[in-house]
Amino acid sequence: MTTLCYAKKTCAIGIHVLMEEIGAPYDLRIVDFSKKEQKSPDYLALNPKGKVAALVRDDGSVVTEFAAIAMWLALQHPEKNLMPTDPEGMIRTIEALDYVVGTVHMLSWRMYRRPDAYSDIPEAMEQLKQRGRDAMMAAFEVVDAQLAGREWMVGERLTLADAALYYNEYWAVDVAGWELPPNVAAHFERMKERPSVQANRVLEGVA
Ligand SMILES: N[C@@H](CCC(=O)N[C@@H](CS)C(=O)NCC(=O)O)C(=O)O
Repeated sequence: MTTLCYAKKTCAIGIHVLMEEIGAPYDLRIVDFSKKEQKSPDYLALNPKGKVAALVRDDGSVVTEFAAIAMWLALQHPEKNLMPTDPEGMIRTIEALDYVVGTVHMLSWRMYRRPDAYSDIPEAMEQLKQRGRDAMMAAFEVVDAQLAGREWMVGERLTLADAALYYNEYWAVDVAGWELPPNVAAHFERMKERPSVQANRVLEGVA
């Protein structure tokens, strides 16, 4: 059975939400970051990047990187319409997904959350945290403008990009305690109404 390698408070949340949206059976392999299991020989043999999310498919092959895993899931379950099939819808979904994963998560949240990855000087780390937070809020403002007058990031229904935005909203609100700009906040509330997100919040212990 497909297995999602998952750790709490990570971007694997977005993949879990997508798997719940799809509703097909899957297994979860919990990777305990407090025990550094992501760097254990056992896990590195599965994913040499030492990161989650990773998806182990039925044939034992592994897919990593949020966008690749999300696309594979969408392609496996076209009836769920998680990825538009018209060219404009496709490129707008990839555009939104890449901005959320690449800029909101990797360039902004990581700087806030993991300043130790960039410096071990205490004052520099404080500055990095502040800059990470500022960058994340600025990126949310861009998303806020895109969401004006609409419910979902692209088109009329939830796509891969909304699941990616959700895990960042969760981090900002439930982990960091920040206030989101209004359209992003409304999107977060909309996401929390979905059974897929509710299942994830149970898993995260924030339901
Ligand atoms: N570019 C990767 C990022 C994956 C990533 O950074 N995952 C983090 C959790 S959000 C992780 O596993 N970190 C492990 C560590 O830093 O030791 C993706 O899109 O999936």
